[in-house]
Amino acid sequence: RQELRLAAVDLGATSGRVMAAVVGRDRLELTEVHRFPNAAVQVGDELVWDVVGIHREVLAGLRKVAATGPVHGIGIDSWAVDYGLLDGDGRLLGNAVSHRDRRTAGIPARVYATVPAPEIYAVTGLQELPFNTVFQLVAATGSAALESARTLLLLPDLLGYWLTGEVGAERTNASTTGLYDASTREWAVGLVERLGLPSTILPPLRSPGEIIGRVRPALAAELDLREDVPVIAVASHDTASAVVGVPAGSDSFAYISSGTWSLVGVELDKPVLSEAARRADFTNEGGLDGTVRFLKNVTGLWVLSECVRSWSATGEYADLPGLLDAAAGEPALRTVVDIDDVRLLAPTTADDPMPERVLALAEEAGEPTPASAPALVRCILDSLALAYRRHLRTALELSGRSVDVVHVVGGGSQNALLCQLTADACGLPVIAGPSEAAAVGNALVQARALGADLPDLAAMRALLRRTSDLGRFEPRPGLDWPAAERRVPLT
Ligand code: LFR
Repeated sequence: RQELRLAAVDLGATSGRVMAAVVGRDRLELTEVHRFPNAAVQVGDELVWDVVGIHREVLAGLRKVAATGPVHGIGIDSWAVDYGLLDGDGRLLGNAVSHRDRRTAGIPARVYATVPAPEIYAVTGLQELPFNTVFQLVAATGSAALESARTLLLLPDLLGYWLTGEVGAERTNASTTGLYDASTREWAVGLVERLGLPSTILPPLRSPGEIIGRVRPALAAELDLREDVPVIAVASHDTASAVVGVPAGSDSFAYISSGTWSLVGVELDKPVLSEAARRADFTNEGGLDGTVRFLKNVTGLWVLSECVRSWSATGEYADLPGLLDAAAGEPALRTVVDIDDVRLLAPTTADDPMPERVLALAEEAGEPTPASAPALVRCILDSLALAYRRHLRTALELSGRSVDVVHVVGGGSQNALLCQLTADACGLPVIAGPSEAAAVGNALVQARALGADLPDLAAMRALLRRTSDLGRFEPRPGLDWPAAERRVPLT
């Protein structure tokens, strides 16, 4: 085929989108046909995802793609870690719980009493995030849902199952669970069983590029799709797709996948499972074609978006571009905090608003109190850039790599102030874009699976470079980042 027309579904914690992609020899075009807000919902004592609502929006998006012409493939990626459980009839057992639910507080320590942290890291190579699937499952032990579950499906696999009727677990996303062996790239059955978790609920693994199945005929008819449209396993962890969508021209690059979370790291051939990597709490997640995403999770633009949500609820500020302009005029590095503090993890509420939590961290650290919303925004962005600086340095030290550029992809690549601060803090040029890197990576992997001449990551990235418009930020001297770094008390 000359050109492939694909539907790339990319689901984020704050919004989901369905893109119509066209991939040809010198063509890579993505058009957003459907976007919808997403948020976890508090239901009783649980913070859950409206997965059925997400499914409905995915269908609405697919229908819109179908309305623009033929569809040769469909791929779905989403945030990681979260899952739905199916019963023996293949029906969903309850709602999928959000990783920001508080049920995992204190769970890692309990797990380490059974299997010591170094032993776990040697197998999974994962950063200790309290919400890793393994900790969520331990928190759910004894619950009626887990007791009766037959199958665990990560969210993109659940949505793929609803489209096709086929179950499985795509490897890049499985690699974020804490139930997966980073070296063998299989489920870590021994570890799972030592933790008293049911390994039988883990479905067969599949790699990006495999065909999951065809859209169910009745559904295809409803969506105006051809009957045999394949649903393709892409790098279904959004960050893995975003790293495919990094327009790097050589191997010496670092990336920051910047959305709700910021993922700061490098691409490697093999995991780094050293004690030093464990102590630095770095993660080894799976990438396309067996690559390793050696990276650190940084809280990301979450803190900013939750502040804006809090301010708009009280009518203070709702205009993000205006706030960013004002923040650019604020003095640099006046107030810095540890943006990775766990107290910033939970959603903002009227009782516990996000802006207050940031102010409390500043006060605790003896930093000047930001006196206005723009000053607080500046504090968040300076603190993020400082975190990028520190984690990038650690990534390079631990992996023995050196880089000459930092690629910022994802929604955050459109935040010029943050990109400039990142270049300044890291002392390296920043190349910004594409902002829809995850959808781009999703489409490229589908295209290859359907026969496009894109043999490897280098070929995919070359096509991406030929077809994208990228921003560039040079590091500016003059600010004392090392001194600012010393001011941040790390948790
Ligand atoms: C980014 C992301 C991160 C993951 C976090 C929670 O969207 O997928 O990579 O750690 O969300 O799933």
